[in-house]
Amino acid sequence: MTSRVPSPNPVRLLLAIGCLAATSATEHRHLDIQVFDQRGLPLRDAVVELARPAGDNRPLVFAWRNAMAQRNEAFVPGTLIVPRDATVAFPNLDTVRHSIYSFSRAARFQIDLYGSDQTRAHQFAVAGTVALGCHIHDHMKGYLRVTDTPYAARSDLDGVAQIGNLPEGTYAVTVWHPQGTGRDGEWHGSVRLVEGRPNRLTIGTR
Ligand SMILES: [Cu+2]
Repeated sequence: MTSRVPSPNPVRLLLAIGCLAATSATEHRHLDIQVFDQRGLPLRDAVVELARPAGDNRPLVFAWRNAMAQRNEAFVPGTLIVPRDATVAFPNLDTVRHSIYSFSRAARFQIDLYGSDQTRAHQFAVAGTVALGCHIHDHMKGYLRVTDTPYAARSDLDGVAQIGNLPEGTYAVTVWHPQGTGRDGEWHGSVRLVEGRPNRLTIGTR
């Protein structure tokens, strides 16, 4: 049982391309960032975070539930973005029992075995990556990305992460993936958002 399972398929980030679009002249700008791996293929389940600008007071909430289910002996969704200090629910939707553990720096905790249609919860006070496992099923891997910024999104099947309601400005960008080869699975860069212009950001290529 280890806290970090060596990956057979390390992912090196080739580049991320961002495109800013405005649906009105004054607000609701959104940024689509497409993430590719070293083979040039779209990278799904990457988490893109734009650091909150100084003075920005947008509430730290997301459109999805703070819930990581266990279903068919898998964590669902496998990667979940949650606000810092969120209490995350872990419903067991299987007929078998599961436990949960993490040895990650951002959260070391353990939840004992619990059964079908039961749920447990845990609060996450430290931003960072939390790798989840189950004592019974070694193949079960799940990831929480605990974040301080409301400008965060997970990439879809096309490698696209959509971040909405963005003020114009320059942002520090972090892209994280469970198999990322950067330090802590992260790559870092910055992007300057100028309305009406596609923005290309090239992030570390380790
Ligand atoms: Cu299990």
